[in-house]
Amino acid sequence: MQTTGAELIVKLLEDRGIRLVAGIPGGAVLPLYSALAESRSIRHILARHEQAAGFIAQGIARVSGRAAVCLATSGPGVTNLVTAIADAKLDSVPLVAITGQVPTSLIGTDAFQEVATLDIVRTVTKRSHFVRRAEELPDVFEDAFTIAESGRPGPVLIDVPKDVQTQAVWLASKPRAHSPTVSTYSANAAAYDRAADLLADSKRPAIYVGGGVVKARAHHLVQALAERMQAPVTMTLMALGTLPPEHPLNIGMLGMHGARFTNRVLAECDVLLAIGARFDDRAIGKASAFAPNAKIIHIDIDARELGKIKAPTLAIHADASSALHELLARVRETDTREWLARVRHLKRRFPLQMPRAHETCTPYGIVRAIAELAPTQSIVTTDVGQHQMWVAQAFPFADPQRWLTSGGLGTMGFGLPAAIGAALAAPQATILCFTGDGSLLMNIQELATLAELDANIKVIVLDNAALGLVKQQQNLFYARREIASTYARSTDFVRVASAFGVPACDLEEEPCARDALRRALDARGPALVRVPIAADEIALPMVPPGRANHEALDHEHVHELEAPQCG
Ligand SMILES: Cc1ncc(C[n+]2csc(CCOP(=O)(O)OP(=O)(O)O)c2C)c(N)n1
Repeated sequence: MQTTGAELIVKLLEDRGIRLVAGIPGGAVLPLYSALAESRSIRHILARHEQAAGFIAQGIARVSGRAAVCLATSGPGVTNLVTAIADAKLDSVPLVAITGQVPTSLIGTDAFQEVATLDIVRTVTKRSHFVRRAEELPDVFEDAFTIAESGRPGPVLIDVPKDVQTQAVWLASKPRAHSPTVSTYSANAAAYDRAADLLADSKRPAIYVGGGVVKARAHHLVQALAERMQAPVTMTLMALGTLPPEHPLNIGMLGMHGARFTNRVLAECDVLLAIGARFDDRAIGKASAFAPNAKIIHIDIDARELGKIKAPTLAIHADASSALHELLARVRETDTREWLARVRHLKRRFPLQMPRAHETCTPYGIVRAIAELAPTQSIVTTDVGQHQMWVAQAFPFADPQRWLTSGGLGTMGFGLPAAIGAALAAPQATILCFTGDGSLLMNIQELATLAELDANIKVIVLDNAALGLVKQQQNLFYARREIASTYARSTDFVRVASAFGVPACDLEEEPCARDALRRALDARGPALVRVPIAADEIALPMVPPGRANHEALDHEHVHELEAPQCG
């Protein structure tokens, strides 16, 4: 059967089971959009900015665990999309971005809306393809989805010139069989035996898990191993929820904003089992001072991560799920009672402090109140800043699959469009999007998409009329020289939301904040809640950038800094 390149792309997506694509049309992708109009199974989500289309696709992918698709036109469409692609690369999210390109005859001529897409995205994609002829499309799409989903997931871009979209092509009548996604790894039994021996010899073991465990959907295996080993478990920002919040072996998030006891436990452990974690600087602080006395067993699906930051005693190249199965088959129960007593002592001595958590309009209070009032199966997204850290510290995450945050790139503007993607992937769920006033303004136009979709998303704006995390650093580390971190004029988010068609309320105006929250959560559909947050609230503990994790500043240190100096 004869078809066009554009029709073939749509067919290839349909055959893959893609039901949602997010994007914005433009000249260089109009043939593709025209073919999309004929599709009976693919629904197109019209974002208001290509970056948001990328984050909507990320939300779909993060919740479903499968590659999701976004579309953009050439030139500005592509450049707007780049941030969402880079974000997917750093957080290992499977994404397939399809971009239009100027016709092949114009390439390299500075044609209207021409940019060198592949050159721009090379370092932020797992792979990028330029399609020269429509016949290449089946192989290119097969490769793109396989690469995006296999091994360590990530973004792939397919750049399709306009004339390739209109090119006539013969379509093979039989649909192609998709090769299964396979993970290759080279770990052998001897490596696992050695790991089990190292763990058996340990008196003070600790487990450090990252996003790789979440991608492998292996959090239950981590819990089983931790219980067998009787070892405390710390999680990166990406892996929160791996252990239930009340689990006695859960020692919470490590790193820059982790509890001080968590970082101290890691400083004292003698064997550190790192699984699907990449020793990111926000997690480990100064590398030389991280787990200084520990033998490190590092398990990762991406061989390039092994030894990249810290030299391990034993490196195992494997995906988290198979590695955990292998370890569970070998690791014996050990007596760590003395060590766990020490962990409890450190927790009492250096606890996570959550001041005024019983008051609703405080950083911890609002997170706790919403966690109490929202359905337990809610999906949580955040933006980037202080609010992100307050949520990470205070929300009782029960499942890492329901926690979406921009960890690696730390992109303000992620929260709202990612929530829209999550709502599309899980239409029955309540989605809680915790955001800051600065971050929300970065993709606020997506309130229009939200209103249009009538999705069950509750946008909770922690409004301190500032770029809080920046202001905090200026105060703590830059001699209180506040510049460009406070808004001289605050935004009326309630009116803005209403104008977009999203019902909104301001907790500052409500006689009972909890009642207002209950109403917003109970009414199905979108809502925005503005929460006034005092401008001087700070996210603590905080490890000064470049310093060791045990040097974290906490409330008592900051009060000392603020106390008037005598003499
Ligand atoms: C796109 C982007 N630009 C700049 C930054 C640097 N940055 C990190 S946190 C932050 C402030 C965030 O402010 P807001 O969203 O209001 O959250 P708050 O810290 O006040 O809770 C800034 C500017 C960033 N992370 N992302």
